[in-house]
Amino acid sequence: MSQPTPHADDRLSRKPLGVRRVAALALALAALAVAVVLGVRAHAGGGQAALPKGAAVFEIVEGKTFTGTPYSPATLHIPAGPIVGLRLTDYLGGCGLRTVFPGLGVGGGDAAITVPVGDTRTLAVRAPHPGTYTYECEAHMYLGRIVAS
Ligand SMILES: [Cu+2]
Repeated sequence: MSQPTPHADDRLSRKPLGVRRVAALALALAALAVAVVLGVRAHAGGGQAALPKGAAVFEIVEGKTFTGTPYSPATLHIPAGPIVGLRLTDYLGGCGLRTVFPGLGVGGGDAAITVPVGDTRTLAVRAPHPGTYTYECEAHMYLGRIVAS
């Protein structure tokens, strides 16, 4: 950025320019604050509820073995009613990075989580009723099964 050549008129515009700079800085800080708040919300949210202390946690491994489904165990048994954790370890790439659990969202709706290959992350879910629930990769290509009782 090149500075304009100073001349007499600049003296008159110096003060308003300073005010404008302060206003621009304040605006930038406000925008940053909003971005941080939104970022924190997106990180905490994204359809992911917090797991209560003492909640049971169940393991799911994705893509290490194929038994008609890349999800292991092929059928996971969880209790119906309480919030439980699903601890996913992912070896699937592509659309398998994201796993969607329709109807198992803690507040209703779907629960979903993205787990990078080789990583392990825990998602809180809740089966509202006893029964069989299926879960899937983002492209609905792979199916896993959860039986809640
Ligand atoms: Cu897929």
